[in-house]
Amino acid sequence: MNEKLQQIRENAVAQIEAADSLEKLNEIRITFLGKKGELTAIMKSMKDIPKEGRPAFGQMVNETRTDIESKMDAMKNTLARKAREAQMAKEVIDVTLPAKKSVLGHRHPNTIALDEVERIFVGMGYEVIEGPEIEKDYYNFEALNIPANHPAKDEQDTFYINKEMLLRTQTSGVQVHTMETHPLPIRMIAPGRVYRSDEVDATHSPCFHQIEGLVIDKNITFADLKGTLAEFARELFGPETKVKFRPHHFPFTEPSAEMDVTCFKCGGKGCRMCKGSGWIEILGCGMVHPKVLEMSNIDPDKYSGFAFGIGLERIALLKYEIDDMRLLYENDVRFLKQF
Ligand code: 2NM
Repeated sequence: MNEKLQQIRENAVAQIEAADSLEKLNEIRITFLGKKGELTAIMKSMKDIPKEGRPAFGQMVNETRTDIESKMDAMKNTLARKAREAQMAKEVIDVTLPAKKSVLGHRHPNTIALDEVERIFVGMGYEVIEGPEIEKDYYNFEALNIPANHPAKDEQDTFYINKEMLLRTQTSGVQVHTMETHPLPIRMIAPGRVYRSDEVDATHSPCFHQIEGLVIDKNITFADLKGTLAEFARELFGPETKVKFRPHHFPFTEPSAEMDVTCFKCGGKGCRMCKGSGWIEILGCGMVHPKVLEMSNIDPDKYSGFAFGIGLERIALLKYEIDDMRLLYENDVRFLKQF
């Protein structure tokens, strides 16, 4: 028996020393120490030897087991260290490699133009107020003196969500919310995304941006409108800029006008930019219709106001001389980087 144990021990040690992986080592452990292993088998044969020899035999088996286990533990540590070292060698980082350049983004022309417009109006004491893009029919049309049968409400030009809700076609709803809740006087601009069922081309998109302005106070006249918007044009396009107002029609203002500025490219002589006319149309405006004030519980006999609407993309296209609106939505950095 002693010899048998000695043989198992030597055999196990030889195999442990030859083991080249943790998996292999585990196999060896099962072969010798496992439930059906060689040492366990020997332990089971204990019943075949005389009673008085059993304690000594048991002790020898245990010593052999402990011995194999400690050899195995030592080998396990060695193999684990080697595996870690091999992994580290494989993952070595070459700190001398040139670093990847981080790509910096760029502000969108719309953002640059909006920041500029906001800066000008905030400088004149206006608040910037935003509102929901999904709006009640009442705020988008009804409260702006656009009744149910008005052509501006045409189903084909509007994205309806249901009978009552729609994607706003203008930001004027924000002005209505403000008239309903804001203490007077009001000086505000409402920038934001608006939606119309338009085909995409060089000057149209079903989703674009507006900046609408509203001033309400006692004794506000068309002269306030003209002075304010002329100053806005000079700040945006340069101090030499002149403006002119052409009569127009909007349901929510009376009187209404469109404002042109002298072409900032040719100074008014006529060029490709202004199609030879010397003037460029820039915004729509007017005195807020008394009905609109009344519907938002403002007394038109005590208060008056003016309002205007500017297309943000139009400003960006003009200011940066971009000839196709679609370029604004493609987000090609080679395009964006130019402004
Ligand atoms: C425009 C032109 C003229 C406008 C009117 C209002 C409100 F809510 F006060 F009635 N907000 N914006 C307005 C007036 C908008 O866009 C071309």
